[in-house]
Amino acid sequence: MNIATLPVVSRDNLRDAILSHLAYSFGKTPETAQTQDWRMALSYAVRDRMVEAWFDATRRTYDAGAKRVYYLSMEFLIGRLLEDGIVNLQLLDQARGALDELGLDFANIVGDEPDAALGNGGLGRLAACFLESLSTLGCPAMGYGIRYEHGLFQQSFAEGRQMEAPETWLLQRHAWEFERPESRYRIGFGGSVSDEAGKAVWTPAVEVDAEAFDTPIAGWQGKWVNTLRLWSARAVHPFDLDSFNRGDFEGAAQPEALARTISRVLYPDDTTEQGKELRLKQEFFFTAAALRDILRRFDSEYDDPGLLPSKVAVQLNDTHPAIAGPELVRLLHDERGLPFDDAMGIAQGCLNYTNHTLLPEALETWSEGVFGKLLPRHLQIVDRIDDAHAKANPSRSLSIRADHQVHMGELSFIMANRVNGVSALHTGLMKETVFEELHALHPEKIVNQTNGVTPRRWLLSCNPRLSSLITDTISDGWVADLERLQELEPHVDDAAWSDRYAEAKRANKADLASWLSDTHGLKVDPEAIFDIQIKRMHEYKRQHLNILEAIAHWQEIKDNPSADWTPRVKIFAGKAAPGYFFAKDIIRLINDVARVVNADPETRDKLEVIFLPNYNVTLAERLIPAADLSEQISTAGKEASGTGNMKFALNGAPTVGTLDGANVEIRERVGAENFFLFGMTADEVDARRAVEDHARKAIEADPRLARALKAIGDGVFSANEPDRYANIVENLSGHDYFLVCSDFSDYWRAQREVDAAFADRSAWTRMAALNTARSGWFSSDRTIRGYMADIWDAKGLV
Ligand code: BZD
Repeated sequence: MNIATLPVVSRDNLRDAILSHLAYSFGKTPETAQTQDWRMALSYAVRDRMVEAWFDATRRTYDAGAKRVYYLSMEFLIGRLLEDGIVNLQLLDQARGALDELGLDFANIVGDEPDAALGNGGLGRLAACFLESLSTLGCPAMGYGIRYEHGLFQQSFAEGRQMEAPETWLLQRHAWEFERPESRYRIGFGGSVSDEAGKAVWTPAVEVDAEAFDTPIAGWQGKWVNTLRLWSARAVHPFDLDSFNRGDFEGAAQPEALARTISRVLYPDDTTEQGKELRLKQEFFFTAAALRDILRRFDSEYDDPGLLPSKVAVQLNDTHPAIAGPELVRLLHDERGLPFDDAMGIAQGCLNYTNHTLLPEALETWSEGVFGKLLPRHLQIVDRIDDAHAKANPSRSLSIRADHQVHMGELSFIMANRVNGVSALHTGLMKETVFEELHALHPEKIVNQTNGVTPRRWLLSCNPRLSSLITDTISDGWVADLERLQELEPHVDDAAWSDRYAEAKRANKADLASWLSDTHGLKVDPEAIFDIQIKRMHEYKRQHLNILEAIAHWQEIKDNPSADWTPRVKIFAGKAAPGYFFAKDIIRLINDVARVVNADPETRDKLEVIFLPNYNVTLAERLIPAADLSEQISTAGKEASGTGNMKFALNGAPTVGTLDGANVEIRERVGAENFFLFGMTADEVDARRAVEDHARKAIEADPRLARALKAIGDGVFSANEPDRYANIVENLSGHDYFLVCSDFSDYWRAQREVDAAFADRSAWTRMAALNTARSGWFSSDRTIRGYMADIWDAKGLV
């Protein structure tokens, strides 16, 4: 098959393509078109330029008989796609020029696109970076997930409190998906299992259809395009005619409404919604559809299921798709008649599992009641997997089925060929803690793949000023080979170059300052240090440590207002799970502190605190290039990796942080002298927790901490309700599981070192530039190469 080759894209033919789509795809003239119409027309014009490479990638994969990689993830936090597509296809100048000629503003048009917020945080954003890198490396791959009608909720504040409203990205038109009504699979739930002549037969009680929607994901320079396939739930019979004929119109529409519930909304909890039946339904729904699709594609090329492990690698993004293990065994054994052990062996040859957390509350388990009711045949298969594993490993004491629960981590581990952690520290801890016993039995299974981020979105596109400087200095090879940023290193001591580096940061900060003023009415001093903590709200991430330090800092400035303070703007953003009340209290506290501190004329020009609402990918793209300081202050041992930490370092914001997750590797690479380290190590954390009254002792030892806590407790920031934060104060002075108090003094010391370092601007710029020059290893291209070599045994075709 051959399609007409599109002409090389000039500004003029892009303009013509936009006008053509405006007329023929959207039925509008330039006079009647609104921003949305222009955005759609431009998106279609750009999308057209991906299609040929998309077909070509499929054709080349078939021709080469290549192994395919399937990335199964409940979340893909892809954000906006238009600018990403334009940048990767290298159409930025043409698009700007074409829009200019049409009298339109580029930023306004790309800014009209809603964020596709189909994820909670790091895990979902990692999946999005991985898809882009898979395409850049020409690895035949497909992402599988859920086409949520409502992504992560919209956050606003009312008197400082988090308010949640449904997210509605699909109400605006979406340019990037191709509906595939022909790719539809029937997915069953519940029912019973019968024995027919020694064969287990599952008869589900309820069935829904999974319908595919495909989004092309173009890699750098558009040379290879993979697919993100998201499943939408549909009723098998959309409409109950009998009910309708009886006059029961509501009843008639019920099947469709019920079925659609499955793909209606993203669970907003980034630990887990333990035990929620709908979540298990979602997990099985998309995993079962993906496996059916994978087998259909495999069957079209091969007829020996024994070849599956050499042609198919499936990556389970955390345990959310762990049901893939028993489901693949069921498809091969029950439906295709392979012996159970062969089916299990083949499944184990295909599947791999990434662990993203060691937090006990986040390790997925299902009660056998819920699991068995929804997936009765799978529960039997889980038991057989458990038995087979126990037989092969008689020394084993734990099992997948303990305490009447199904342990998804154990199931994933046993069904996987490789299991990986997401940073060196995290992988080491996995071996010592949650998977200690399984690791001893299967010492070859656990491998590390430290996370990375795509440099196309997180430097080239979001930070054009720094990108131009880099390209002027070392040419543009860095975009596809980020380690070449090392070549910047000889320039960091060149005064003229360093001025240009500082100028890029200054201009980014000025841009952010005007945006804050225009959109939020906030005035900030671009000369101040921009100190940023943006991530989900969690006690282990310790936003409360940050705000406590801000309070102590404010108090100290008031003690001595004429001292030579380094002005600081502290910026926070992040969402709390709607049911996580402690995290919501921390948000409110930060907003209350901001109100009081920002209104204090004595400190106004030295310290400002801001909490921006509705953190999302687009806001991260705006904030990170303007940051001077990156806050990565989790309790050591709790943050599996972090990926925001990498984005900040790459964009020239040194870290103040603990030895946690990938911070350890960032510090090793950028150099200890370019990283503000503080706090206990993961080993020290355990010892400290064992100290009786550790929090009280820490408070007694540090008068600044005691005074800051007292101010909160006295209602200094909540004068109309003095005991509003009694819970936070009580927690911190008592149990303090995350050791906020024990790490406070050292955090304070590190922050004052930051102040001193920032006061010497040229030394600071050198430090920032070295962060950029030495962060090339944190490209997700490097991570994906690691997965291809050590986990998937897959090859790139470009
Ligand atoms: O995954 C995060 C970790 O906390 C980070 O340290 C790590 O960098 C990233 C990527 O590896 N985990 C999550 O983001 N987890 C979730 O979002 C999540 C969502 C639903 C249910 C459970 C966890």
